[in-house]
Amino acid sequence: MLNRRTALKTVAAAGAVALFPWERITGSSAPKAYASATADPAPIIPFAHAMPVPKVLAPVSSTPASQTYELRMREAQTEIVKGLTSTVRTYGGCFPGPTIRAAQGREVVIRQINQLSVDTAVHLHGGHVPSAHDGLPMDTIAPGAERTYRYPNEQRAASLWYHDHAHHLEAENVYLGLHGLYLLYDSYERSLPLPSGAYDVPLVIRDARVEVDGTLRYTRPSDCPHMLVNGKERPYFKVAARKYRLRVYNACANRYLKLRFADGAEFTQIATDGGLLERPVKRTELVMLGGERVEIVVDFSRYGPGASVVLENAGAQPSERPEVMRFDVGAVTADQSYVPTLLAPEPDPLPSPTVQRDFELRTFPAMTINGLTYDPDRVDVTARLGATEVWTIRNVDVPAEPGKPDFHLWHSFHTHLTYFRVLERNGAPAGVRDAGLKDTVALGPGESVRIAMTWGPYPGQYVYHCHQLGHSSGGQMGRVDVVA
Ligand SMILES: [Cu+2]
Repeated sequence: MLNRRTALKTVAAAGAVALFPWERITGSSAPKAYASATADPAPIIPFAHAMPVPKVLAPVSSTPASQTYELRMREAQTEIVKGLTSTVRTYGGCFPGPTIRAAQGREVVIRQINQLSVDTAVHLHGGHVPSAHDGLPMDTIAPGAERTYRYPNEQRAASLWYHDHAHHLEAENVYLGLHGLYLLYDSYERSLPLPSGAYDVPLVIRDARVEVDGTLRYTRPSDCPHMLVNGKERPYFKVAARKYRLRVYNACANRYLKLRFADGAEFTQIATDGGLLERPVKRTELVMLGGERVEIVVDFSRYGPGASVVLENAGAQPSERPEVMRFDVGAVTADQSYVPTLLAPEPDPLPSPTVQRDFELRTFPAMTINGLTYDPDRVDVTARLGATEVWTIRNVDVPAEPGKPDFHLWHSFHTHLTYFRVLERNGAPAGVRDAGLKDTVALGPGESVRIAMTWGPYPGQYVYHCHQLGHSSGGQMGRVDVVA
């Protein structure tokens, strides 16, 4: 099961891949599967595609207590850039993968069959699952093999996602398509008057490099000029003139996003990684790093029928187009939905932390946490089941020179098994950006956060890591054993 040798062998077999172009990175932590761009990127034609909504996967069988699904991981062809065919790695032939709709209290069982030529491991990001079902980096599914994962769904409603986690391979696997949504519902959230059904729409946003022959090339983010939403390059989406709930995912392997509407319009944030905020907050920009989710309600009735508004990335490089997608507003539609002033019960006060720990994340000269790259046989943290800990995370990489791409100076700290609360950012109390239950927190160059989490609900082996996937693939990851 713990298949370290196979994973490393697969990486070696990947062969002629150039090292990370940031030449300052040395040693074994350089990501192995980071290819150089070989051909020009395809021209960018914004708004040529209608935005699809990922299809919802039907279970192969259901009981009141459980739903069983089956997915084949396999290569498929898809049109990302208009007129070009790209080969992608998929769950079930879909790019991104099909959406799994789960209900609190009802187990989800997924039989994952690996028909790819690389090792895989399926991690439910944000899911609180026993260690054997967490998709640990060495707990891989070899080509031709299969594995059944069981997710208890004992946590509250939240926008989760499942994606690849095979060590050294996760960045390329996720980038090439191995990611899909896992939307967990509960009866409390369903009782709220939020926009729902066709007005509850996920936006899976990620960059890409599609070359002139259609090749989807995994390479450094500054060479990835395409921006995809739900698998299509800069699409348009027809909306009614009413309120929508948008579940925004940053699924970029290695890039932060600074999302805003081109007209600067305000929107309402209602949820984050771990589900609903206690209270909605007004925002005009979302800074999101890989793995983070933000849910917002946007009222398109502020625009007249026939109007359009572009969602843009203020974090695009000067050479890149800022557009992410365009909303085309149609007719006014009856809308009884609204955002309540109280969204979720106040959380219980945090128990007194018993342990404080410090972590330093570094990109140069190697991708490390506290100076070390991941070793699955080394226990970095032993946490007591049920204990509350406070972790101080520091990004010790220095800000880039103005005008230089700084994507690899950012870190996105992610814990498996449990959510955390951000207590402080850069020594000040956490603001709206860090509100609510989080499982992934963004750190710009030189930034620090203090976070508090209670370890559980399961004992066992887990990991914490940077969710800039080039970094975790390079070993920016640690092992935490939760002991009873
Ligand atoms: Cu990192």
